[in-house]
Amino acid sequence: MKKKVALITGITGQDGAYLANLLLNKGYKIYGTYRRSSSLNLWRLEELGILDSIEFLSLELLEKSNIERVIRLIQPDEIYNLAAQSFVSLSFENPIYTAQADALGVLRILESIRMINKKIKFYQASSSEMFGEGTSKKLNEGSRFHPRSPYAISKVFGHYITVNYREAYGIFACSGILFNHESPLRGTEFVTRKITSTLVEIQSGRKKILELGNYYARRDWGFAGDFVEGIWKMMQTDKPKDYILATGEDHSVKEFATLAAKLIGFDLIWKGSKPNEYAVDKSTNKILIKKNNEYYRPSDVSFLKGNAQAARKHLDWKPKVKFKDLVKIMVESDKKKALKGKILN
Ligand code: NAP
Ligand code: F7E
Repeated sequence: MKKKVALITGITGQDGAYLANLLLNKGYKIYGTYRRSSSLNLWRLEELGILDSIEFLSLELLEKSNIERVIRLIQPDEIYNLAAQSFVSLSFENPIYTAQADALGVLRILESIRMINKKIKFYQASSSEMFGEGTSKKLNEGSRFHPRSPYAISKVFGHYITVNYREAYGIFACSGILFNHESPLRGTEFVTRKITSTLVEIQSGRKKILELGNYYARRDWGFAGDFVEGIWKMMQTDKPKDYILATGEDHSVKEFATLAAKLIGFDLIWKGSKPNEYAVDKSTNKILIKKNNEYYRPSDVSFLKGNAQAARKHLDWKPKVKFKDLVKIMVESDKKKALKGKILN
């Protein structure tokens, strides 16, 4: 039987690496796209040991002709659009670039599919950030969007243009509304990996302190390896539909940091009062974690928790890794890297 061909945009990112690994195990031929730059970001694919199994093509979300050329050339069965400016904080500094990549970038791909071959299946990486501020209840596919950043607003456009191309042109186009998912391959700019990598570096004497922004924010954190399975399952159904992927549990940044510190071997005591609490290492009495206003966002999302019942029912998907195990996996990986003297990228 002919191998299925998948195009993964953003293969050099966290989800791209895990999804490529999954699809290779399922026998796909994988084309992955990277941005042309002076230094390629291939460490995740190297860590998973799959670098040599992927055909690379350069693709920039801002260039329509570039996208069209790639799709014409490889004629994929499935396109997974994971590429995006995905850091919410940066979207406040670069809002126009973020909208170009995360909103119009999606449209450029969909337009190319419409022109080249409407039979190509399309997955869009939508985000729980689209729900923004609102409720402490579990959010589902029918919950209202109230995006709170240029990133989230761009993702809302990407989401609805995907729905529109499905409804208007009959393209198999679906969105996964994914809640935060983390792993040892997470970028160190995101709070979970910032916490595990910095605390490990403090323990090995390379850093002195961990400075964070709003550590009362609560998120529904899952494991990226589980979530890419759900992404693939969405693309294998008979009828395209949008699904939430989430664990249904919420924890604060403070809880994440406290557990990570404990697993690394620090005995933390939190002192002071909200919002100026700080954490001291009991054995040395030195401040280990403190607030830095620089990491606050002009508008943040204080609480996000998802209800993935629809994915469970229709896709038979459920996350396997629990919060405590996720923190442990990330801490262990960073400890191992530090022991080998590696840079915690
Ligand atoms: P990530 O690690 O930041 O990876 C993003 C990828 O997009 C990288 O490969 C990056 O390339 C590429 N990229 C960025 N700008 C681009 C551009 N202008 N043209 C072409 N490629 C570009 O993100 P992730 O965590 O894997 O997330 C994957 C997708 O899911 C993103 O769309 C994100 O917004 C969305 N999402 C993520 C989460 C989550 O919790 N992880 C939750 C919901 C939705 P470089 O390597 O060159 O930077
Ligand atoms: O922040 C707070 C911060 O940057 C989580 C992306 O994958 O998930 C991710 O977006 C929370 C926020 O992730 C620091 O204010 C406190 O409330 O790890 P984050 P995010 O913004 O939730 C969604 C679903 C996506 O779609 C995105 O692409 O933690 N926080 N102190 C901090 N955050 C960071 N980064 N750094 C801090 O020092």
